[in-house]
Amino acid sequence: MIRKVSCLFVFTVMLLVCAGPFFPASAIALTSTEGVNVTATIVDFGFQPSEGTFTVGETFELEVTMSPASLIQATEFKVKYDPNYLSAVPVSSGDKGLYFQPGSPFADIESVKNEVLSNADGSKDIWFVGAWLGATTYTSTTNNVIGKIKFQVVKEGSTDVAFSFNQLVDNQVLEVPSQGSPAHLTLVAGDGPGISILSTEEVVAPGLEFKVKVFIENVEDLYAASFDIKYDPERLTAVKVEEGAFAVGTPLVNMIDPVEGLVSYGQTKIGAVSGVSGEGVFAWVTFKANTAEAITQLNFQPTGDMFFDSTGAPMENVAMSGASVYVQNKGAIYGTVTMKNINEKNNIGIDITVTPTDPVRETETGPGGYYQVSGLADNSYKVVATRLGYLMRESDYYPSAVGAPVNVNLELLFGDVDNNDVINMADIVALAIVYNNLPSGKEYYDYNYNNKVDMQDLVNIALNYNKKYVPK
Ligand SMILES: [Ca+2]
Ligand SMILES: [Ca+2]
Repeated sequence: MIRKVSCLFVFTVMLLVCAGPFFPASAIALTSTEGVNVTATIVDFGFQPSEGTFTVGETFELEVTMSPASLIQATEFKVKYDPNYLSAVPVSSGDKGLYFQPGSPFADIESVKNEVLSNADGSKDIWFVGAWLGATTYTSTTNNVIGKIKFQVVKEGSTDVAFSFNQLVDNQVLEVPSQGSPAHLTLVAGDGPGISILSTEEVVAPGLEFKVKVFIENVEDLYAASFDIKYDPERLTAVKVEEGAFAVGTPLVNMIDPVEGLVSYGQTKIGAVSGVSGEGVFAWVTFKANTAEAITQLNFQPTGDMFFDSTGAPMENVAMSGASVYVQNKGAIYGTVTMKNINEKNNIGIDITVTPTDPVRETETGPGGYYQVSGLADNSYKVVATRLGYLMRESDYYPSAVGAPVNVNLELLFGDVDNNDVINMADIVALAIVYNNLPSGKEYYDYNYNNKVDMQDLVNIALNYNKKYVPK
């Protein structure tokens, strides 16, 4: 059985091995000896720990192990993970991927690839390609830690980290048979205070703005809160920070350092009052992507304590969770969805669907009703905006192409409270019979956000009388 070693891999090995001063073989000899080392035992790639339970927001390491092995000259492997559950954390070099500690058998390996790829199915691969230079090889009969990967838990659930590809060659550039074993992870919600960055989009287009939420959870008596988000100023531009619905107090810090790549924001209550409890969106941060084909990280970089209670004491063990964004130069649709006569803050959270897409591409609006859906193939698309209590709205079809983002703005009309795609007397009656009240579950009857059904709510239905949903 002859198994083909990948071209990149062979090229890598040729390049690195031939660069070494002591290795006598020529490049031609290396390529002609492709095949399988039939005498080698199967090498196991694995993780340590191979199973474990971690808490949302917690950062942990998985060690990549390899055993046994002899005369290994080079390796290529991909570690696959689900970014819905895990985020790969940059290590000291500033890169995501594998990292090595002094004394590790891989510490002196020459890596040519150590990066994160986004796959079409939504998963990600940490792709590592590397070789020992010249006559140096790697031999071990024991389970050796060849590198470490740092992850942060994004949300609760269970997920596997697995080898989606693994390949080894020995010093004759013969493939050494290998196999990979996954790590099974259980991810549980934390019960302590937490702060996380949640991007409304995982894929964004260069030149367009996108918004991320800063979400606070599990807090009691939170009197003051602040955060510092580190971003890569070469890849992103920070535009602004806006307060979210979960206000802690008065905004006193709101700064962007475009040189360091740091967004700083904080609120505090004033005087002898208690703090807030619960969870919600503390702030929205708007970024713009500068360059395409890059995965870039947003992470908290605290300069001190982030949360304080009303006694002035800092809260301990605040769980922090960052986000990664893939800037991709493909088709994109962006715009705003507005609702007449409403404070633009309330345009947040309108559901957006871009169709036809498979899987369906959905998002929600941020402050100002802004949305972006990127990573679209060349095609024509329409945008559908929906919100409970409002008439569903669709745009015309627009062609999408690389480098030409399409601006699609929509306005939602209030009044279809029974959700049957027409605004008529039945909608008015539904509000009229609960006049001066606001029944639980019917909060969307309250058009002007004054916590009761009043004449202004009714008049705004009447203004849109006989309007219908028009499919495009
Ligand atoms: Ca209706
Ligand atoms: Ca009202």
